[in-house]
Amino acid sequence: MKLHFAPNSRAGRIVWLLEELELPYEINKMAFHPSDLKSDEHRARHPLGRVPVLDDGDVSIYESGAIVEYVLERHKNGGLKPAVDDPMFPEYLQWFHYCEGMVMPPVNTIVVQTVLLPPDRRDETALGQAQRLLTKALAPVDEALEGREYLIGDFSGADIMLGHACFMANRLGCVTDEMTNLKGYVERVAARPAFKKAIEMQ
Ligand SMILES: N[C@@H](CCC(=O)N[C@@H](CS)C(=O)NCC(=O)O)C(=O)O
Repeated sequence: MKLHFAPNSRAGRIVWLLEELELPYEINKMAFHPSDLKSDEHRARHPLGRVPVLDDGDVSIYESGAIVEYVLERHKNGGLKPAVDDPMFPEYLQWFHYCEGMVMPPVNTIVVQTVLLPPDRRDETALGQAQRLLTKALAPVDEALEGREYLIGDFSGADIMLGHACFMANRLGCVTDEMTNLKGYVERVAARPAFKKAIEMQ
């Protein structure tokens, strides 16, 4: 497998997954810059010039969640996905998809409004709305983590998705001190050796 990667991006989720599963992979490291991501070469892999993209033989697939599912189903489950009849399966699906559906949209806006846009084009109102929305979206995650180490109890693919998003939200200062379960969760995620490897990869 070959992972098309840029630092400080969702491509870290796939490094994290492949490291957790101890699967062999190659990395195509690109800069998080239009010169690499919007090149004709990368647009041929992803029409919007985004990461992650995974190549596996004749298969080329994008969307981090789809890639996680693809690897778990086609390569190795490693106990990271509960069976369909497992009582935790519905929650696994819920948190897996809550990541891109509910948490990442405000994270994206915050990154755009604080990092990507030049200061004279930033919009304080849009930033404030996104920060409030993110804090609201994280509250049910904090609640679900009461008495649990990971989202469905045991570590799973849902953590690869939403755990990564929570780590990013914490970095952006949107995990409040009152969200004690979530704070502890982010610390547990960040302490995993496979996660460290993914985050430190530049
Ligand atoms: N929903 C997609 C989002 C992909 C995405 O937006 N990736 C960002 C990095 S986290 C990107 O490549 N941004 C570059 C750009 O927008 O130019 C996924 O989960 O893979």
